[in-house]
Amino acid sequence: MKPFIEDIQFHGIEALRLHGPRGSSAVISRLGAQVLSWITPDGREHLYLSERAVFDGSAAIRGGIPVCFPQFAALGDLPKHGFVRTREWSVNTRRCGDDYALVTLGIGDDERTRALWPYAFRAEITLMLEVDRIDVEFCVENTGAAPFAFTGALHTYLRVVQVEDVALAGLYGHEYRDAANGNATGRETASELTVDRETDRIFFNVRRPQLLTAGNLSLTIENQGFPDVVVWNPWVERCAGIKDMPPDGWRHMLCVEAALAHSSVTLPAGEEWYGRQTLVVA
Ligand code: TA6
Repeated sequence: MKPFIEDIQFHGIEALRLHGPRGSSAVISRLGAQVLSWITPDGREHLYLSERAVFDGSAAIRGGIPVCFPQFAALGDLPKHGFVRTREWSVNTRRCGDDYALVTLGIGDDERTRALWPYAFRAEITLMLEVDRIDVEFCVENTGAAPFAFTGALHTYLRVVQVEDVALAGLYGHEYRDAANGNATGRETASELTVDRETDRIFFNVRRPQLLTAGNLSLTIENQGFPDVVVWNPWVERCAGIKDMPPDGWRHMLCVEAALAHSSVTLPAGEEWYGRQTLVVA
């Protein structure tokens, strides 16, 4: 069947399902422009979505690929991870070819955003689905008359069978800040990062792709434009305190985020910034 895109209700909210080549599919919600599912032709789901996620906009949807903008985490006075993850986005483009399905969702400033952050902007998320790959591109445009600075992330929750079995290569030698350890800085000494405790590290200026392996899964993660990579797993105790995650949720996810976190980008009036995360299953 040729790729196509349909409007669906997903956990009671408006979303689009992209049907890609050879039975691949992806779901993106209008709430937050959040990719919530990505299934490859083998039927395997690659994004973690908490069974306790809330879909009423009162909190960000726990899982998939939340869009954090214009602030990463608590690096400023705005709500944690900014404000676009709990807003409705509009659907700007839908396009399919023989080998892909693509949608673009957009959002701009309004009274509510300007009350929090006094700038005029347009932001777009483009999701492209191919047979064994998704590309998520984030574009920010300064539509105002003054420059603004921002941080942000594509806060990707990868689904894994058991996080204890995951090895993440590509971060060796990189400097990081460890939010799970009083923001201590360090340098990664392992050729493959493994997770055996709460992990919340921002790796700076990562230019190489990462390779996540676990059992028979092999996934490459490649970021462009976003200088930093964040690796987050709350582990047992912190997970128990996250009300929209089940007690064993920590075991089935690992966030590997494309981030702009170490320093902000200043965008002059009228200019655009692009960042992208590409996930490919080998
Ligand atoms: O990106 C990692 C992080 O900032 C962690 O510190 C953790 O709190 C996580 O994001 C989730 O944040 P959230 O606001 O979605 O609960």
